[in-house]
Amino acid sequence: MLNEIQDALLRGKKDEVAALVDKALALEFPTSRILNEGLIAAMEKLGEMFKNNEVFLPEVLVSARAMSAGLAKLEPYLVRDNIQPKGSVVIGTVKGDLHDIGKNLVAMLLKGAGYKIIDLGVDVSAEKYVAAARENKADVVALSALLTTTMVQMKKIVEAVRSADLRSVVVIGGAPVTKEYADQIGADGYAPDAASAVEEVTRLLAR
Ligand code: B1M
Repeated sequence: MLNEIQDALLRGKKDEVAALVDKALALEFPTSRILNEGLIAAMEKLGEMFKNNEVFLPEVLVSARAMSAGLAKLEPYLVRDNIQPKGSVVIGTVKGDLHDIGKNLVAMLLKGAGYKIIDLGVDVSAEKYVAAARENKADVVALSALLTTTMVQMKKIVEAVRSADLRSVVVIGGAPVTKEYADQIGADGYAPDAASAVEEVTRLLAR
């Protein structure tokens, strides 16, 4: 079943992925296995194939849409409703970067853990993060970057949040980002994956 999800995602079959995720849920596969061993495992394979020039941008884009269709099916199982927000999180993918699947997953899990999410989307400038954090009195500003060329934006955003004198903590993540980089640019927190991002936000807000 999980292999079938991977296979459909790699072929970019959006409806097939959605139907297979539904089927796996009906068969009571744990949500975490559908996510990690089905959808995310396929995206990792796709990344390797992209790097080796075995697939090209259009195919990656089509598979990314199929991934989003699968995630949308999982969302109700990842998100618990009707809970008092534990805090508010302004989240986005940094300027110049259009990758949003990981960011959406982080937002989904934070929402599921009871945080209010203000999602600014992709290609978000430092000014936009600061304005949204101020307007929403955000407890957390969460930054995602998938490119080595765009992760440098994170330093600018941390500086902008500090100089705007906001009380928000800044948490960063994304494939090329490391704990060392987070420390180097003075971010308050770092997480390697979406589940750890929830733990990191909870840890920082408990301080
Ligand atoms: Co792009 N891309 N892409 N791409 N793409 C990568 C990132 C790349 C590694 C592929 C490769 O070469 N192997 C490579 C980056 C190389 C580098 O800089 N190191 C790359 C490139 C080069 C590019 C372009 C430049 C290609 C080109 O135009 N020549 C271009 C850039 C466009 C731009 O952004 N300006 C580009 C475009 C695209 C598409 C638009 C086609 C598409 C994105 C569609 C979309 O997001 N809506 C795409 C995709 C899909 C990928 C890969 C294949 C998959 C990314 C993904 O969604 N993974 C990717 C290869 C790879 O990552 N293996 C690749 C699944 C997702 C769940 O994981 O986003 O890592 P990820 O999120 C994880 C963690 O990183 C973490 O949690 C998530 C899950 O647990 N995380 C956080 C993420 N944000 C976090 C924030 C946190 C904490 C954790 O705290 C706030």
